[in-house]
Amino acid sequence: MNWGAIDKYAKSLIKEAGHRIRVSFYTNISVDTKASANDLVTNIDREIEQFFIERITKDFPEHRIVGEEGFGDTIDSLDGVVWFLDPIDGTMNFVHQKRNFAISLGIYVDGVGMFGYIYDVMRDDFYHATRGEGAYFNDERLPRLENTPLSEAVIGINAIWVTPNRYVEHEPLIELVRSCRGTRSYGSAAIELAYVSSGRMDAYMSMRLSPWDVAGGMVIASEVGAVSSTMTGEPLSLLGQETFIVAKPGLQQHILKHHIRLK
Ligand code: 2AM
Ligand code: CA
Ligand code: CA
Ligand code: CA
Repeated sequence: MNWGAIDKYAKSLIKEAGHRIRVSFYTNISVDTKASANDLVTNIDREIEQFFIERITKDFPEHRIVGEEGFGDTIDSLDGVVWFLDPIDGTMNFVHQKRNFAISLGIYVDGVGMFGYIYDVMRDDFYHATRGEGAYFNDERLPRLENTPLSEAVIGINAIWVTPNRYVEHEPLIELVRSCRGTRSYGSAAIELAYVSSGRMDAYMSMRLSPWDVAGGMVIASEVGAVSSTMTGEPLSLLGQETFIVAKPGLQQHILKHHIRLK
């Protein structure tokens, strides 16, 4: 397999998809809801996923593609080459803000993340990494992350997890919010992973993410020394919805030990 060629191919596919998304703002976008009234999807999410899947299945018929909108494959193992695609991560931002959303793509081989891509479409900012070869923000090599104490850490967390919820005890999280330097919530897991990888935030956490939300970002994060895990400190299975934290190594351990009590 010519991995360098696959990397170039993936990058150009993502750039083309980004162009299609920007052009879509001149068309009528139809918004539907999925599991709940706040869970949005548009015709553009579906069209962009189909665009990727048509191209990839034609050019790499033996690869499997797992996408959020369900046009790809359903997998129960990570054997072989698997592309994890979120055509628009941050659909609510896409609909309400027309910015702050990203294309997220990760290419895994027998469960090992080889390539990760996050494309912030409206800013034209491209975060990308190849396993073992470092991570990049556009053409700029991202430096390895230094550890940061909680008192100086900026943490990505959705306020919903600090209210009573069925996944995690919220009181230790209130304490986390009080103890850190500040919190942020960008509404796109991929962009938040990109921000942790590029040192703009020190940690990001969520109680419920899917493989396509994090697969690309985890490859990038790993290349700068950030640790990704579930809230119990295990590696992600990438086979279903899971809890998720990505952070600088000491900070990840501190947060899991002192601020996470799963229900
Ligand atoms: P999405 O926009 O692709 O659906 C929002 O905080 C982040 O969580 C986004 O990355 C969003 O991805 C993701 N997310 C995962 N599952 C979700 C759900 N059921 N409803 C809304 N956002 C979800
Ligand atoms: Ca969605
Ligand atoms: Ca997503
Ligand atoms: Ca999505």
